Amino acid sequence: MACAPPRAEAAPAARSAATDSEASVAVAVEGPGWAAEAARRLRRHGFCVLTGGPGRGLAPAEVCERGAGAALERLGQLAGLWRQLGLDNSRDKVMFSEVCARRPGCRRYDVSLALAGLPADGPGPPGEAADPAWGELQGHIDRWARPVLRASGLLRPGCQDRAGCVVSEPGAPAQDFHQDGMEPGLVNAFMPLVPVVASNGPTEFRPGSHRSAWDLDSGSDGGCAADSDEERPAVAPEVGRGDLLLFDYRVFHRGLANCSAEPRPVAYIVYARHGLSDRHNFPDASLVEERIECWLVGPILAVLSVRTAGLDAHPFFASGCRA
Ligand SMILES: O=C(O)CCC(=O)C(=O)O
Repeated sequence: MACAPPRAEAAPAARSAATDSEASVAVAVEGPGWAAEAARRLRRHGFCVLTGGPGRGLAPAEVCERGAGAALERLGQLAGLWRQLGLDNSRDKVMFSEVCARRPGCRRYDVSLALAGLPADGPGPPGEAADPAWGELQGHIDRWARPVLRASGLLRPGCQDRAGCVVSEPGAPAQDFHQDGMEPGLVNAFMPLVPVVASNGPTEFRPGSHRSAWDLDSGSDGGCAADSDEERPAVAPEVGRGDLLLFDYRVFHRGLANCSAEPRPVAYIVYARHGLSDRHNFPDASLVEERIECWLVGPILAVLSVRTAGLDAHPFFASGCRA
């Protein structure tokens, strides 16, 4: 969807205290019981928002600014590499282990970033050392996500699996509703590095859509089946800069259109139950390695004039890697 007026079903801001009605998803991290309350909402709705309160993010503004700077710089470097391979997101997908833009023209870049070596790290993607700004930011995400995940029992026990930053550029259209995975035991922790409001495209959710028939039958959803909210309209919570949005991989969701003039970077850590890992959302092919291969091998092949009609169909040539 292009930038059109918000649809009626996009919910208003979801900022509220833990005691507010079931329709709200935000929990203020104060007083006893906030983690348990957030965990209950995460299990029931498939997502929840943690907030430090109006104007007070859970991570300081300067940490978010440095994290955004580091992520946008990395995206700029990667864009330079994919352009050298002849790729252009206005007509091509960009699918590499370092960065994915999963549809032509989506203008939404999922940049894989190194985990900063916090306790109980999972295997994570191979990559360069984490930028210090990034490490600091991940520390803030982890500090608030972990108590909720522990209370939720969803990971029993869990560890960090991967990290990254989703940048939607100005003009990015809305995504289709999708799940990030279908198995229970993977949770995303999203920390917006700018305030996420209706104009720059919040993440929209179908509350309760993570619970499969099996969950409902077996009662493994913690007794939520009785008050199912599957019929509830989609909600698109606004999330403050440095606040936290947790969501189950299984919940149907989508990023809405970025109708603002600025990029919308959202840092994330994926948490996984022991034995699980997100190995399906990024391909193995490395952009950096492909660029080196192109740089070294391309001229040799050109000299040998081996570019036959058949070879042009090979992904190496089809991707635009030309000597
Ligand atoms: O950008 C967003 O808000 C959501 C991104 C997302 O769901 C995805 O890239 O799979």
